[in-house]
Amino acid sequence: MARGKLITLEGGEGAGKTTLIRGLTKALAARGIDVVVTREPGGTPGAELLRDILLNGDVQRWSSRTEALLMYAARVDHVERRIKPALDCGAWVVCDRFADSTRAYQGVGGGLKAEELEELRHFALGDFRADLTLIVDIDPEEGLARTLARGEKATRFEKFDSGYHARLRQAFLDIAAEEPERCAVLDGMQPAEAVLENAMALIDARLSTAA
Ligand code: T5A
Repeated sequence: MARGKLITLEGGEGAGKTTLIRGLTKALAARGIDVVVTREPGGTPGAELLRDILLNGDVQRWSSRTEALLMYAARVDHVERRIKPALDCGAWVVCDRFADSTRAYQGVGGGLKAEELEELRHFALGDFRADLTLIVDIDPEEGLARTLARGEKATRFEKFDSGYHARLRQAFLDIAAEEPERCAVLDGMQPAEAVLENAMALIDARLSTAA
């Protein structure tokens, strides 16, 4: 059986990743592809426990270094127990955030060195990477407005100032420019239907969708 593909969705707060994943799941399933949807931090019982302590509480609850270690602890559990087994069964895994979020949030946003995070990534995951990363790019003000409009309690990361969110946006664009074979940028300011159409066009161009 052919190994599945790992597609990761990245971007700032409220960029529309979760909305896009719903559309992608339907579109890929309509082609007969077995799709597994998951998210980070989280995706396994243990990683969801870590998600809870990472996202809730005071903004200063953790240092960036502690956050990076907790994110990777959750990620290793997720990759070993959920993502790799699904890929081995031929499923396509669509994951809301992955290692690029650590590069952006804890690295550029939190001040950790890119080389140190790269060493941590290699220790945790070896050569394991996404087959395709879709970066949904929007004005951070619009993204935060969208999340606040939902009326949910803000997460620790949403409470950081606007300069932090502007740096994150640039960090994701820089990752896309550094790794153009793996990454592609989608304009998240467009209506959700157009974002989905563009994402499917990229998937068709970059990955074989023969089930
Ligand atoms: N984090 C995560 C790190 O710091 N390091 C890491 O390594 C990792 C993995 C996760 C937090 O953890 C941090 C980053 C995050 O702060 P989360 O709650 O999962 O927290 O946060 P997000 O991933 O940002 O999830 P959100 O739900 O806030 O944003 P989405 O999923 O990008 O947006 P979505 O689809 O829920 O849409 C938001 C709203 O906008 C509307 C939707 O209907 C929804 O109401 N919308 C649109 N409106 C207009 N036009 C469109 N195109 C729209 N698309 C969606």
